[in-house]
Amino acid sequence: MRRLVVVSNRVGPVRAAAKAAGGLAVALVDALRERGGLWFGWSGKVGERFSSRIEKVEEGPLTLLTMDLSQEDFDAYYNGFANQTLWPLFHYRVDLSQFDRAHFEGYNRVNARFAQALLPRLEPDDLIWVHDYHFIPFASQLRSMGCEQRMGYFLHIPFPAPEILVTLPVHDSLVRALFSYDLVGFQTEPDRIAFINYCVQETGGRIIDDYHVEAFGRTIQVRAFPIGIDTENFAELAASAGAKDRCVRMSDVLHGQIQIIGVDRLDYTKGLPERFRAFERLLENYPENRGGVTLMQVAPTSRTDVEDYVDIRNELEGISGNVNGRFGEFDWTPIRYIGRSFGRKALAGLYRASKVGLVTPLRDGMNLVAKEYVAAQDPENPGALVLSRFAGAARQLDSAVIVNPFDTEGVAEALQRSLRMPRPERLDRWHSMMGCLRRENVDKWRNDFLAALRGRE
Ligand code: GDG
Repeated sequence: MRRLVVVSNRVGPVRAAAKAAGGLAVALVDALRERGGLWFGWSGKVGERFSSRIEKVEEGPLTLLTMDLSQEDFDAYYNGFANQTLWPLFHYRVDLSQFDRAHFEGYNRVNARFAQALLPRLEPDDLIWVHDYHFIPFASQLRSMGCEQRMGYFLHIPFPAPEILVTLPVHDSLVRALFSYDLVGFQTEPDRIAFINYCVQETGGRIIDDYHVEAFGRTIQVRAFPIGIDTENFAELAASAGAKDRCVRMSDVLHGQIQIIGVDRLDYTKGLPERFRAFERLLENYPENRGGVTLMQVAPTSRTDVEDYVDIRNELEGISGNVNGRFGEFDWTPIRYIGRSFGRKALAGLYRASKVGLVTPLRDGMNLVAKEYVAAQDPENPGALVLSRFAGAARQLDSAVIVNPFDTEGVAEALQRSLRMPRPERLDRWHSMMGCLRRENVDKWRNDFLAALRGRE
């Protein structure tokens, strides 16, 4: 069995912490343990100056390797090109995407430095699996240093339509870099098609067969691998004593009120202001919900160095303040907005205590929260999921109540319908979604990707 080398911006956690952190870490750690391997990426630390020092932690057959970033590299690579250029652009926010050549140079510089650092630790038979938008040029850097190993890439966020991508001045350089991999994986079929359309329209590339595209003198495999969660494990977590305790405490606080829940990293792609407005519209249009229905929004802050993330927080505090001021009662707060994170068990309990899961991103590669909400439900009396059609997850969870998050009225209607959905309908929908989550779980995602990367050995 070939050794696996995983490259991602953040590394770990491993051991017990991996279970607490959830699906992705567990899936990668399992694969690394099974075949032995390296997991390489940024330590999360920023030093004053660049240093090529690698920190190494051995965990049985698995080795974690991390490097610090210099302040300059952090600003250009992470806060700059990754999070102020690629993240908004790939989520169709051309208006927020800022291009700065120095940031792009920094992005390439960090990819080159990381590739250089990994190079002496690679073995000829390694399978290399690179993750996400931080490391698009990683393989091209390794190839330029003479690496011939099989390399695969998985993009966790959407791949935009060519008309959007070409607004980026360096679009060709990025796509050319992707052709250094042997396999490029996307979350959904539309992402895969967007990539192929770009190759055909912009580079004169050729579709070879269902899974292969040729461009820049290379043929690569291009496939969709929808990421899943550790479904059984999450369902067990939600039924565990710790989660139940949270569920009971929640019910005590609610005094018979019904809860709608949203859980998202605080990010402008998640459609939070639109969601709050749709909830306000629910209270306006269907006054019977006043005093009886609460929206709890958990939104831990992220990327606080980027200004757009501060703006969204202020906007949300403004809207929830207005709605609460307008409708609130001494014994009922319509929107409970919590800006810090919860432990995983508590989160599972909160999902289970909520009659409706409200997941309305404006664009999302997959969205694991939607999947976790479903897995956490009581099989005897499950809640209903309201899900944006623009989340990758909507392609699998088509038994959810699917909404367009830009349609305030429509989301309010979907909420009203979900709050009143009869139990037999909730059960039917839940069984259909759970069936899919059990079949297409995170192990399948990882195994399918690795099988495609190995190819015919
Ligand atoms: C990217 C793509 C794709 C959130 N709040 C808390 C908490 N979380 C956990 C959730 C979930 C994870 O964070 C968020 O995952 P999502 O998939 O919803 O979104 P992104 O962070 O944007 O992830 C996305 C994903 O990569 C995987 O490929 O699905 O499309 O954007 O697991 O539970 N966890 C805890 N406390 C919180 O307060 N413990």
